[in-house]
Amino acid sequence: MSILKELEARHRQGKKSVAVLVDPDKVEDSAELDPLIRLANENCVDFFFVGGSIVTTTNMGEVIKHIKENVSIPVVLFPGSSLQIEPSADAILFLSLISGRNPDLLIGQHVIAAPILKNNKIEVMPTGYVLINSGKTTSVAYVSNTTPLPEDKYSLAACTALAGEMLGLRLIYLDAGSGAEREINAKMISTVRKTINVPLIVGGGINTSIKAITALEAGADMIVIGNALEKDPNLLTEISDKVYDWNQSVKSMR
Ligand code: 1GP
Repeated sequence: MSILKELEARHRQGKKSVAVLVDPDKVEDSAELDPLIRLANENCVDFFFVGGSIVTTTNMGEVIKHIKENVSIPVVLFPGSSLQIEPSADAILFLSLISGRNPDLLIGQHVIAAPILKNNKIEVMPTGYVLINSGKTTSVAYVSNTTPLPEDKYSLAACTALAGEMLGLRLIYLDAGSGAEREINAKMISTVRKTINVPLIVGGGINTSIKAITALEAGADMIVIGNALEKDPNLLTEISDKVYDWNQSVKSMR
């Protein structure tokens, strides 16, 4: 089954997923990823996302190879630009930054990337990327030259996500940005959730299990965690225990 179809099936079943974001720039030696890979082998992680707003190193291929050699969960590119296409990944979030008005990130980079993706086996997952203000200027807001949506403009975010869905995007990703001061609030997540039918990914600033569970309970199908795990990979165990219980309870209700 394709990764997208798997996500859609999980969404229909009400099952939640956890993705770990690896920024290749922060990995000096792939072995640094081993604690996360060990947790992934213990079923604490459903997906690895790999990418960053800018990637200044050339080790993305190596990072992906190391993950794939040691654990069999999907590796998904979460690219900051068309320069971050690494064909050894299983899939790519083909992001259109629909909260912004920068044509290069709405369609420009995609034109450059499309023929490269066509020539590779990588699965393309059309994704509406919605940046939400989180207090300070994040790298992604600065690099993308876009203004994130205000965090209390719930209906604006919902209309943006809905427009993305109507344009045929298959996933919506609400992101407060890496290392966000404030994670995306529950009302924002639930308002968007009620408006769209496609799977909803939420990330940025999730650094406690309470924040993770709050996002999932508010309607996120998948949460993405990056920064917090660099300090404490074991946070994943706590979160995945709760996600496991949630998914079990959904199963038993069916
Ligand atoms: C950023 O959503 C991701 O795009 C993850 O954010 O690094 O803050 O967990 P954090």
